[in-house]
Amino acid sequence: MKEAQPRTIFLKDYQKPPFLIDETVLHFDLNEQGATVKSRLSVRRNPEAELTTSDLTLDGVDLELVSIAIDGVALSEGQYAVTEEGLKVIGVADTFLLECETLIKPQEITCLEGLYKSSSMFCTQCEAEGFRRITYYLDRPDVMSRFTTTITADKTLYPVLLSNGNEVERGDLESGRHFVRWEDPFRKPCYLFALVAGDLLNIDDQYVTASGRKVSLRMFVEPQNKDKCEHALSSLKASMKWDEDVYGREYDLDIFMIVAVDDFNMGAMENKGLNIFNSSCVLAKPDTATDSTYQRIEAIVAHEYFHNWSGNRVTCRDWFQLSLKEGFTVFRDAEFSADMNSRTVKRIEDVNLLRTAQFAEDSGPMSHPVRPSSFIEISNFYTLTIYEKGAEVVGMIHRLLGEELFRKGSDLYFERHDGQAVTTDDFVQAMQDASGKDLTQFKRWYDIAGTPVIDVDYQYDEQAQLFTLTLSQSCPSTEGDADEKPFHIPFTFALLDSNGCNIPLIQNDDAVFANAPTELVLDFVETEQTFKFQHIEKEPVPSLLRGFSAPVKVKNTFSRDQLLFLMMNETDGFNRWDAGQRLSADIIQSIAEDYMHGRALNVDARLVNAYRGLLVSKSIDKALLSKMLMLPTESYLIELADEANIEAIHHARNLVRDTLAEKLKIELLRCYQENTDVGAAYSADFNSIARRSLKNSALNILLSAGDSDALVLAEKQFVSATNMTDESAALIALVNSDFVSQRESALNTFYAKWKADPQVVEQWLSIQCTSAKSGTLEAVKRLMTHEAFDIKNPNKVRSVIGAFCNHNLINFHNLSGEGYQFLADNVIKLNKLNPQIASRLVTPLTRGKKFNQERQALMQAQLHRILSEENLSKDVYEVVSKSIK
Ligand code: B3K
Ligand code: ZN
Repeated sequence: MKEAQPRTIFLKDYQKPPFLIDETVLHFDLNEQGATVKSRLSVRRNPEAELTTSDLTLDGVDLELVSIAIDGVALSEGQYAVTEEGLKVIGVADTFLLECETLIKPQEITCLEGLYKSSSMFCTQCEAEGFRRITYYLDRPDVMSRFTTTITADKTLYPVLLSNGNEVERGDLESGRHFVRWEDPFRKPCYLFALVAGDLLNIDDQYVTASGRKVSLRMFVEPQNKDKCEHALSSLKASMKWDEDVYGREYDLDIFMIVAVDDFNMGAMENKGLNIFNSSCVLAKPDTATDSTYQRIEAIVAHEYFHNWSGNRVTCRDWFQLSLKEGFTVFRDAEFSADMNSRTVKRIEDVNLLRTAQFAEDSGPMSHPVRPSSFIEISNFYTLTIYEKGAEVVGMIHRLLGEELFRKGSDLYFERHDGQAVTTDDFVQAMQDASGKDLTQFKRWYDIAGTPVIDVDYQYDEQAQLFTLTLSQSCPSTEGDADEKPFHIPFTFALLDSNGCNIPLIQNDDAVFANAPTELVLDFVETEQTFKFQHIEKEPVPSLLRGFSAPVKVKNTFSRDQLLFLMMNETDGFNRWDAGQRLSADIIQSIAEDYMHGRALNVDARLVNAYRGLLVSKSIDKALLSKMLMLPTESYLIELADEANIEAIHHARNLVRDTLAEKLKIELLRCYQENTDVGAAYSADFNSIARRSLKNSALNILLSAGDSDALVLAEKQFVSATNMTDESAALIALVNSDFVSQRESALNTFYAKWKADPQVVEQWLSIQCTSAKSGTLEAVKRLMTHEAFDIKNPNKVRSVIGAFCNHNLINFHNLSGEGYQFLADNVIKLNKLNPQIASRLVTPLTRGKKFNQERQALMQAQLHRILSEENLSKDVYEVVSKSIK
């Protein structure tokens, strides 16, 4: 580090803004050498500010100030000062018009923040603090302003000029230039500002709102992508309808625009009326996009659209409140996806991500509460904790209140705070006021980091016909107050009889037996709490934390036989899948232990029989079966371990997979055949997706084990597939098999066919980088010199470096330490180009705690090497310095 250590920002230091900006008038002149930005800000002192100051301090980064004037009079030197972090105007009046002209260089920006160029188009990314790279401003979400934006540019190169709101004027100018003016009638913070200029074509659609207003839907893409818009537009219409039906919220402008750009740091951005998307999260057609891409697009389009109410109309007071909009919006998009597809499968996917990655984050060096209390760089806090755990927290409120009261709460929240910048406390308050349910203790979820652990104890007294459940909770918190006060946990519970039927739950004698519920959301609010259930005639099996009703770890007390029973009989789909995961994990863990001790290795035959039972079952839902057929991932097995031995885990998991292939070959081949549609048109409905997933899992299991019949099927599928799901699944199976020449030839054929399509090339790259075969790191390094790779493009970086380090654990963690060194080399390179991407990439090096001393030391050495770099960005500095021991 050259400079002093970067500053930490604290929530407790929040103060209201000393000035407000009522009107923001912007004028952009876009040129090939750079862009001129003129701003006219109507500024006034904030009557509510705690702090009165005579000077106006504005944020600004990498701006060249050309001129500055107040109320039409140019300021002289001494009336203002340009600093590293912005601009100070000395001694200002209570109300005034500030005019600034600045020069920026979008062509030189590689961090992809502010106004930058992605191939031939100009685009913006302002959240969280990117607007300060465009012009001097009060770049904070509690300053909301009305924006008017005029863009001028060469008409041939940039026929399309877009910004937020409604187009109000356009015209031609001299020298082949033109202009378009946009007005956004809604006040907004500057992080929601957007601008796009390029040679794009638009695919149009229309939506009629519940009240009969016509809204134009317009998607802008580069010409070669015009046939990849249909799915995003239909997802958008479904989202608009869903938000009307479920929340009573209509869209509020006459036009909603979506733009696809290739160079983007994350998935998409909810700018008011002008959402900007990473191409890989919005463009799809059956022959180039897989089922999971289809589903990702549906979810992200919905997420960004839903932000219009949860984020834009009601926004965050400060960035510590980020989960106010992100947690709530992820909850909303998850409910939407559950309604559009299989609810059980959606829950399984979300919990899998939470338990694997968010739990790891929550016990790692960057652990933070859903509402953090400090940060160095806010970009580091767009995390799984803010998003996914934040969504779980909202989900728990939903569970505690029930559908109707939750809706009352959200109505009250929108009614109270429309047009305001508020806090997570305001959100909970609205929920509490509307429902009458005391949420004081519940608020702890926002302030304490760490994953609570629940111990479950239960007894059955046959004579008294009484079932007693005792729950106790603790939380290994790393931030927040360390007192051991309990959380308010909604614990969804049922009892199953020996046929797998739900038993009525009677908690006190007065209850009428016939009306007794068969599932309860228990309010678990004490450190230790006992619940009693009466009139239980035979010993039941408890069904715990149904649907994963809270983001906690439940200590597993079930025997393998009980898990087998639950795997076959659970009435809660999520718990049924989870029983299978727990059983497989338990068996893999024992084999891993035996492997480490050089003992003979055996796969418990009960697991093979259970899988056989599932495969031949006529009644099981295919969507659920497709998930049950997937063994727990290596990442999840590492997360479950105290100290993970990656070689043992990898070996044990492969042994289980190969045993299933050998013992269940007939059933797997039948499953493959029965779920293969020949000649059917592609459909992304969840049943079709489940069938493809089933068939491709069966193929993968068989081919990984070296089955030669599966080789024939995979090669046939590879050449005859009519959609990318099947084509890439065949390629994945071949790449992960030992059939070397077939694998190489398939990779070459695939690239030759798809090299002009960046989204498909991303898949081609990541399929190779995630191959568990030895020597993959060399292949990854070679790919980084391939024409298909570009270190400045975040999608390519994620497909190669990210894929290898996060999803190729056996190779990344190789004891030579080469994987760690490779990652550090690239973090150092990217630190200069794109700090946000660099800082995200470093995560696997911060997970040392799960591994032995030797690996920890190797990881630490690389972290030290990164930290000793000169000019380390705040982003990388924060993550690495917090991870050094
Ligand atoms: N709000 C944006 C994320 C912005 C990330 C800034 N580093 C996308 C979303 O969550 O909808
Ligand atoms: Zn979001």
